[in-house]
Amino acid sequence: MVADPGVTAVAYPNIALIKYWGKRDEHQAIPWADSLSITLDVFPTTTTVCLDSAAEADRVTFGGTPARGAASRRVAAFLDLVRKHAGRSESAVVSTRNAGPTGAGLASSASGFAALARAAVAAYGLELDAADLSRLARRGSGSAARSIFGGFALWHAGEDDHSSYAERVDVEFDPAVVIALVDGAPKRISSRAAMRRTVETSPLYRSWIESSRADLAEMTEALARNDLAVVGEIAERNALGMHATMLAARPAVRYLTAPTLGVLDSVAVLRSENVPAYATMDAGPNVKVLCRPGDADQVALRMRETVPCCSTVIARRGPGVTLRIE
Ligand code: 2P0
Repeated sequence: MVADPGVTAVAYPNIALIKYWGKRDEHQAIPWADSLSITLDVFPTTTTVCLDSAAEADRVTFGGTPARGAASRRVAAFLDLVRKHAGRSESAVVSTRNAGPTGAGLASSASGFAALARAAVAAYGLELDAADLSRLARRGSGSAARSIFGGFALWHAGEDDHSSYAERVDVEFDPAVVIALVDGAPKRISSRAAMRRTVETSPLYRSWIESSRADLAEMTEALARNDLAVVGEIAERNALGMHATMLAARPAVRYLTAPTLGVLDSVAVLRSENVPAYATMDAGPNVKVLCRPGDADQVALRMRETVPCCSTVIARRGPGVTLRIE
């Protein structure tokens, strides 16, 4: 019997235009480099946390199905952090639901841990400002630090728990993001394991971090002047650089598949026809294409016409994490 009615939070995935890939401190989730993202308005995660002082352990469901193994332990470990912070000990019942595919490189862990952080903090009676909430969400999944915020967010890598957090980047830039879905299946290697292998074995890793830092400086200026062509070019080269670095790991980490490359070819053809469109890919085969909002239908149609397995969703910039008042 659960006495507490619970607290519900909603958070959206974010797509990095300057990528996070690799931690210098895995336990505290401190990355090697800053990253910058856009939070989307599609595929939210909705998470309810209820306290149950009579229960001996946390209970977690994903989309109505009880979580087991590593996934359930990861949520419980995160709740332990919140309980420690709050000086409380009650177990929790967590129900979480993703509107989009889980574990397919569409940032479900970012929206997931941002929503869990917000709901758990409220359920255990903590009051945190946005930077503290971002620090906490980071401990669940690095990229979740950025989904606390709507629009654009910059995650300062920092060097310890206090200095590693995201904050909102106040720009007007409002592109369309066409999600080209070529495979919704969960990835075969987790981001966490893949980035560890990349840091430890890729001979390109150090150069990737250096080039990513330079990309961020240029990206910040391009964003401030609403320059889609430059933002898009930097985002595309940053993503390709990250994947090149993974491909050089031993053994290689390869998330990109033949349909991914088909989408990249179509994006290049669109550009040759003077439609500004730029691709970015994360830890999975799906592609996100940045373009002008007025071109989004045309871009989406082209992806579906040229890559048979492709379906599309058009996103725009979305909101930060919110508590839902029942
Ligand atoms: C990003 N990705 O910046 C990068 C680009 C995927 C590729 O953050 O181990 O799920 O939980 O911190 O945040 C995916 O990694 O990994 C990710 P953990 P996370 O969006």
